[in-house]
Formats: sequence, C-alpha cells, structure tokens
Amino acid sequence: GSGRTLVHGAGRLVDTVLREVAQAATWHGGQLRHQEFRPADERQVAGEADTGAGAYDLVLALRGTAPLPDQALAVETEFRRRYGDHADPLGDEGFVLARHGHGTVVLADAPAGLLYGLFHVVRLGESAFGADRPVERHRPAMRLRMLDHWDNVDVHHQTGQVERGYAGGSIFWRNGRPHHDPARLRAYGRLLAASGVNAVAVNNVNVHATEARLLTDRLGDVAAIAELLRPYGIRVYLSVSFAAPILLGGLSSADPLDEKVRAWWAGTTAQVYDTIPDFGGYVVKADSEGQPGPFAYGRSHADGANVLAEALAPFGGDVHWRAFVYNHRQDWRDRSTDRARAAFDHFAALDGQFRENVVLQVKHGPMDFQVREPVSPVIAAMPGTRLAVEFQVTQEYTGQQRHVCYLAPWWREVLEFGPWGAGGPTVATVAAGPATDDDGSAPTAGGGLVAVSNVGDDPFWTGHPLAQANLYAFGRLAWAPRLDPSAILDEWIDLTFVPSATADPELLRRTLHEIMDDSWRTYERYTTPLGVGFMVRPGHHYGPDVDGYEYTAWGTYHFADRDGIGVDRTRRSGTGFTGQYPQPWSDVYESLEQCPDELLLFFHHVPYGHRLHSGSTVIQHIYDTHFAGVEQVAETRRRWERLSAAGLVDQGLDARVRERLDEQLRSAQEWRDQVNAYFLRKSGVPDAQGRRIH
Ligand code: GCW
Repeated sequence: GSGRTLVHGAGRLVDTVLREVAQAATWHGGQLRHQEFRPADERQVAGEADTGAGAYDLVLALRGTAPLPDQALAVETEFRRRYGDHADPLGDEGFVLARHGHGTVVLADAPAGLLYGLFHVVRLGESAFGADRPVERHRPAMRLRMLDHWDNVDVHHQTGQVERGYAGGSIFWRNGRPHHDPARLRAYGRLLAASGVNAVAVNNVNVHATEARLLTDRLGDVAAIAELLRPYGIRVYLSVSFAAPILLGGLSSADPLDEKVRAWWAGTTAQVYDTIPDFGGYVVKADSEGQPGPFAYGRSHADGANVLAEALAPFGGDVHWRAFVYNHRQDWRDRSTDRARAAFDHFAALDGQFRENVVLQVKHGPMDFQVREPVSPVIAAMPGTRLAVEFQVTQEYTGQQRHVCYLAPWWREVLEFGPWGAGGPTVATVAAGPATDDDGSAPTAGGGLVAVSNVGDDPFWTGHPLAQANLYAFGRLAWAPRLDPSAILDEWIDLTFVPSATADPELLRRTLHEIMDDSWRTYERYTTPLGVGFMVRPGHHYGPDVDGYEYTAWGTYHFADRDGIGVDRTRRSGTGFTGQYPQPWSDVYESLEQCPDELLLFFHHVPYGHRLHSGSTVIQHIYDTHFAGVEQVAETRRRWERLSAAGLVDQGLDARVRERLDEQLRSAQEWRDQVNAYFLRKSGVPDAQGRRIH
C-alpha cells in the first residue's frame, strides 16, 4: 500500500506510537513506509501517495476519543457484534486488531494498548496487510511482566557489576554513576515493550551499601531511568534493603513492629512517589543468603513484608517479597535438612497473613534455576496470597550465554503444569490470578511473571546474540503463556533477521530452528542427568565440577557413592519433600515407578543399575546422553557454518556466534568427560557400547 497511517488519540504513549510509526521506514519491505510526520494536526503519518482522502493502510485509534475514524468505526461495530456488549474493556494494555478491505485497524482503550497493538502489527509483518482478518482481541494474561536486573551501581568485589550477568556491564549503571546513554536506554525500553515487558527492577536483590541509597539520596538516578522507560509503558521498581531504616535512616533497629521503623518506611516511600509518581514498588530479598530480614527481631516474613506494603499502599505500589529463603549453612552429614523444602517450610503457613499489595515472588523450582527441576510446591500452597513466579532469563546455570540454550520450551512446560493435576489450574493461572471476566469486573489479582534479566551494555544486548530469543520469549509467554515456543522463535527470527530480505530465507529459518528448538534439552544431556543439578564449579557456576558443592554448606545435591545416586526426598524414607505437593504429584513423585525419568534423581536415590521408563539403566543413560549431547553441539556448530558460508547473517554477529559455539563445544566435551569419568569410577560399570571414557 501507500503506507498511509492514521493515529487517532492523544497522550504520552500515543506520542510514542507516533514516533514509532514515523521511524517505521525500514519495517518489512517498507509496508509502513513513512514520508512525513505531522504531530501537530490530525496526528497522522502520511505516505507519499497521501492525498488527504480515502482509506488508510493502518489505523491506530483510541476508542474513547470521538468521533472515531470510519475504518475504526467499522471494526468497532464488528467487535461488538462478535464479543457482545460486554466486550468493551480491553484493559490498560489490551487491543483489538482487524483488517477490512484495505485497512488494518488497531483499537485500544488506553495508549499502552495502542503501543502493544502497533508492535503486534510489526510482529505480523506483511501478513498484517494481506488478507482480511476477522476481529481478534488481545489482552495480556499477566498484569505484571517484570524483569529484575541484578545490577550493582558499583563494581562489587565478588560478583562484579552485574551479578550473574553475561552481557558486559550494566545497562543502567557505570562506574558508580548512572549510565549516561539515553538513546540506548530508550532503545531498551522499546525492545522490552516490543517483547511485552512492562516493569523493570533496576538493581540487584542483594543490596550493597551504595545501592541501598537509591532509595533516598540517590533516588534521582532511579527517576532518570524511569523517565526514559516511561514512554514505553514500563514502570520502575527498586530492590531495597530490609535494614534501610538503620543504614539510611539512622535508626537503631529495623524491627517491622517498631513504630519508628513504620514511620520511616512511610515517610521514605512518600518521598519516592513525590519523585516518581508511577513508581511500581519494592523488591525484597530478606533473610536469604546473608541479606537482612525480620528474623533478627523474631518477626515473621509476613510482618516484614507488611510494613513495606503498608507504606506503599496509599500510592498503589506493591512489595515483591522473595520466597528464596533457605539455610546456606548446612552440613552434608545431616540428611534431614533439604534445601528443596525450605521455601514451603518458611512460607506456606503464612498464607493469608500478607497484605493485599504484597506479592510473594517464588522461583519456579524449589531449588535455584537448575537445568531441570520440578515446579515449586509453594505455587500450590498459598491460595490466599498473590504469587509471582520467577524465571531466570540470565543463563546462570544454563551456559552463561556462551552456550545456546533456548529456554522457552521449559518455561512453557512450567507454565502449563497443573499442580493439582491435569485439567485444573496451571502455574500460569496461579501467577495470572483469577481470570478477568468478559465484563472486566474482576481485575486480575495475581502477582504476574518475573524474570532475572540477561541484558547488559553488550552491543548484542545479551552477549550471545541467540540469547536475545530468551528475553523475547519471556515477554511473549508472560503476555500469552500458551504460545508455542517454536512459533515464538519464528517471530523472533523474523523480527531479528528479517529473513525475507536474505537470499535464502528458508535455510536461515530452518537452521535457526534446528540449532535452537531443542537446545535446552541438549544442554541438559551433556550437563546434569535426571534432575540432580548443581554439578557446577562453585562461585561462578560455569563448567562441570561433580562434587563442587557436594560437601559445602550451601547444600548437598546428588549423594553419589559406589552404589547409587540421587536425593531421597520421599516421605517414606527421605526428607519428606514429596509431601509438600498436593495430589496427584505427591504420590507420583513419591513412587519410584511413577516418577518421571527426567526428575528421578531429584526425588529418589537409586542404584546405578536402576531401569528407567526409557528402558535404559541410570548409568547407561548418563553415558549415552553425554555422548549424544556433545554430538548435537558439534552438529549445531556445523549447521551454523553452513549459514555463515551462505552469507546469511551479518558479519559481526556471525563472528560472535562462532566464537561462542567453539566455547560451547569445548565446554560440552569437558562436561561429558568429567561426568562420565566420575560415574565410571564411582560405579565401576563400563559403558555398554565400549566408548572411550576420558
Ligand atoms: O541463583 C542464586 C544466585 C545468586 C542470587 C540468588 C538469588 C542474587 O547464584 O547470585 O543472588 O540466586 O536469587 O537471590
């Protein structure tokens, strides 16, 4: 078409929509080709052929602003016919999309909806402007879709600037100051909004001395970030120290029941909202891995969370209180302490005691973002509490952005998991909260989906260029948890590589799928078997070390000896962790016969000769998967070579991916050799296929 676009409506985010359309010259073969931008008059972006009359190729309209342009009105009518009179509320972020005759129309109730609608049009590319499209309604499943940055303002002596960051320095902070690159931050906001993310916590949950001050005398730094992200509908959150009343307020205690402490939080929070009126709230890691918390005063996590929530409530803010609490001073001889049990043991009994604006933020697994874990039983245990589920986009335990590991297939599995069995509510529905009725009467009360960010100031954003797909997939799944990971990957490929502009789009698309679709399972094959986890080098967590954590105070993870391997977490003879699950999982995991293979060693200690459902023995499974995993990485590398020989990707990106694939292959071989050799020595059972074990 001519590329004529009409934007109808007003508001800060509508200005963003206008700017986006104005910059659209490069989108999808010029479908949104723009020549002129006239914000002052009718808010339209006109193509070359614009005569000021006739139909637009694209109309983006706010429903409340009468009179609606004709094309929008036609879609509005069809929308009402299709969804009935209760169809109205699209919410703050939802939109309606349709194509009629020659125009594609996006309708929304609020400016953010228009922005998401526009990004959806971009995602659809040329197909948004092809055949007619009946009215579709899009609304996010999760009200909150947040990224937590584990960024420090200062370079921390142990964990660097970004804790568990694999993409260079922080995008927010540099050398103790805000990172002064407004264009980059705006681009980040755009990237996040295009992926569906609407909130960001700007500092590490481990709050060190400098970072604690972001709450008070350095609040201006946070406001500056909020200012740059606001045009993309992104709200800012802050990780705060529970000891802030002492550290910053000069009080002698941080006891949540102390009146002076309450008053300090209330006053400090009021100042935050004076400076940042749309501030999202606080994220708190308390009594966890050395962070201060309410235990020091004999108070509960509910007491602790509620004092912050009370301070935030008048302004509509939330406190995200993390459930990642466990004893990190364990003794491996003590078989009763079980890190997997900890979050449930600490929190389940507190259900119903949290204020309404407390969100309990629960890691999706009971452990710590391992390559394979069951779903955390806490997710099923707190019906009276708003829960947010936390993922780790940053690849701490999944290859640290040196390995290709597309995590969406796993997240999708987690989100679709039914803690009460098939057919019941899923993890996604717990995080989303009670569904919004069609009449919009029940605002969703869930805590949403949160993930630890994998972005830094790296030119490719994420270190490994292919790790961008994880960021994108997180945002998409938080918006629509039932999306198919492979379809999400297609979207990402189209948006990132614009295959239609390359010589061999099919080769490009097929190869990226071959490399990425199964990469998480491949990673699992050459690293830790059957759900054991944690066989990593202590501290930085990269590369194999089978016994690295086995005898440390942080917990014991595989209990391998000459007879067998795995952690007995049964009620009958183990730590009793299986009892934290409702039925049917409580019994399924308890039972050696029913427990799924991939979690066998998470729940059971078995002899090496134990036969899996797959027919293989545990020891043979370990050998086979490690050999196979390395083969798959070698194949991945060959596939990329073919792409690169065909000249289908940008040179800089090609060089970066090749360097990472070389390292992935080296590392995978190291994993294979260390794990196989270790278990050959422990078990004395040779490989049935007689392969050489190094
Ligand atoms: O996985 C562990 C990480 C820590 C992190 C902690 C947490 C920010 O190794 O680096 O601390 O989880 O989630 O709090």
